[in-house]
Amino acid sequence: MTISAQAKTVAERIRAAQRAAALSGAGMSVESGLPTFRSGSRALWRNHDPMTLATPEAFGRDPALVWEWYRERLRAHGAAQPNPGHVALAELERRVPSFTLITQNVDGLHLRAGSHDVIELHGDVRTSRCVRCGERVPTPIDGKTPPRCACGGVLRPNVVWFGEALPAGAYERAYEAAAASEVFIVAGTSAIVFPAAGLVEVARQAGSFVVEVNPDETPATSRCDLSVRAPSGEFLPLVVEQL
Ligand code: BJW
Ligand code: ZN
Repeated sequence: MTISAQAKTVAERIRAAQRAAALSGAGMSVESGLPTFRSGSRALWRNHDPMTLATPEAFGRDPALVWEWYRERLRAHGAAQPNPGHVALAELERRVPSFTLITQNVDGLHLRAGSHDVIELHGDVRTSRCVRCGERVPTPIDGKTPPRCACGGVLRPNVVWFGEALPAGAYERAYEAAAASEVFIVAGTSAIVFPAAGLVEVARQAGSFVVEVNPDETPATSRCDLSVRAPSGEFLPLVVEQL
């Protein structure tokens, strides 16, 4: 099937749906110029593997190093613009009676593209919280590293690292959206991090039409009704065009 025939199929399913949802990952922001976590050497940050930086252990060992990484990313997020894939998902929210966007991304680009019903499963980097008193503040982009709270405690980015719980209620809402969906779009994720990746199976078990949009195969591919081997920034706008 050609990409445009695939877009037509997805558009038909979406037109008929009362409820749809999407799960997005780092690949969604590639066309905004942001790197993924696991795609080759470009994913490395000054020879550090992001997967070893995104842990409470790394923060405990070297908070300044981890902060440097997040501050650099925060600056890159500010300089980046939502791409046509983000814009297309925001448009789907306007077209489908209920459309929930579940994202693993902390870059805020879905919100900036105009999506409102967004669940940020892995938190966000725009805010930070005090490890001592729990106070939440806008992330200080400059200044001392690590930044400190008014109480003197160390601040940490308000994101979810490995072994940590997701934000209160976030998984439950995501589960409900996946289970209630008639169409479920999985875009730009390697689908290896749980519990996010498990939502694909939740949607599938609920009888949703599951579509993967990713240039590469993933462990979720075999669980999908349709696999689109294309960048999300190219494919999702084609779906909107066909609506
Ligand atoms: C394109 C593209 C283009 C490229 N267009 N696509 C069950 C089984 C096994 C393990 C576990 C399990 N349950 C839990 C675990 C442990 C762990 C886990 O999943 N480990 C796996 C590695 C095996 N999970 C956790 O620890 C989670 N917590 C938890 O379960 O807590 C339990 C608990 C309960 C109660 C109390 C206490 C604890 C937390 C997971 C947190 C993940 N955090 C990170 C960092 C977030 C902050 C930050 O951004 O720095 O989240 S790690 C990183 O991975 C980040 C991402 O959101 C996440 C997923 O990555 P993503 O988005 O898929 O990116 P990539 O790079 O992997 O893939 C990009 C894809 O894009 C590729 O496929 C490309 O092909 C594609 N692509 N260009 C479309 N143009
Ligand atoms: Zn504090």
